[in-house]
Amino acid sequence: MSTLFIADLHLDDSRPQITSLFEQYLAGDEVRRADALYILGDLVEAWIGDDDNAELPQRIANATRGVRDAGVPVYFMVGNRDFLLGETFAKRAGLTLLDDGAVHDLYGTPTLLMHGDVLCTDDVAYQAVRRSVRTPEWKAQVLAMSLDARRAFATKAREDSRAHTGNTLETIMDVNAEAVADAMRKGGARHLIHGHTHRPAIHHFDLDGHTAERIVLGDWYEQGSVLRVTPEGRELRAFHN
Ligand SMILES: [Mn+2]
Repeated sequence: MSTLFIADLHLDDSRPQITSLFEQYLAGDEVRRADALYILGDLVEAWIGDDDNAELPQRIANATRGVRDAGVPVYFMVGNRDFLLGETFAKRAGLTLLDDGAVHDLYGTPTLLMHGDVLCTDDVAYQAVRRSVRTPEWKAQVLAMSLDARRAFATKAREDSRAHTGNTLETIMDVNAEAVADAMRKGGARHLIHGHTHRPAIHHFDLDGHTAERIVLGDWYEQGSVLRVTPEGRELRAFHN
C-alpha cells in the first residue's frame, strides 16, 4: 500500500529529459502499484488553456491517462503556473481535480493538501497578483485570446515571475508559519503536504500543543522527486532515470 505525491515538475519543452523522466516514472511499477497518485500543482511551466494543441499537453494526457486506465486514481490540484487547467483537460487526461486545501485521509491520517503559494503571505506583491488573476473574469478574458497571443502572454508572465523571484528575499518567498497554522486549524488536520517553494523537507512543529507535520515536495528541474506515503510512514526522495 502506498500513495504518491509529486509537484513542481515545471514540464517544459526546454527540459525534454524531465518530460521523459515523468513519462517513465508514470509508466513504472511504483506508480502502477500505488493506491493513488497526487499531483499538487505546477505540473507544467506554463498552461495557456485546455485547448492548447501543442505536443506537451498531449504527452502529459497520455501519461496520466495510462495511470488512470491501470486503475490508479490520479488527483490534480492546480498551482500558480497551471491554474488555467480545467475540467476539459482533466477529463481527457483522466485527472480528478482537487481544490487547494482539500483534506484527504491517508491510511487513517487526515492530511491537508495544498499547492503552497497561498501560504507565502509575506510576499505581498505576489498575493496581490494572485488575487487579480484568479477571478472568473480574468480567466475568461485570457481564454478568449488566440493561442498565439496566449503563448506570448505566458512568455511575458514567466519573465515577470523570474524578475520578481530574483528581486525578492528567500525568506519572503517561503511559507509564513502563522498562515500554515491557520490553514491546518481550518482544515482540522495536523499533517500538511505542499509544494511550490522547492525546498523539499519534512518539518515537525508544535500546533496548539500537538506535534504537527509539514512535508514540502521537491521540484523536478534536474531530477525527479516524490513523496511516498504508506501505512508505516513516509519517504521523500529524489531520483534519476
Ligand atoms: Mn508554484
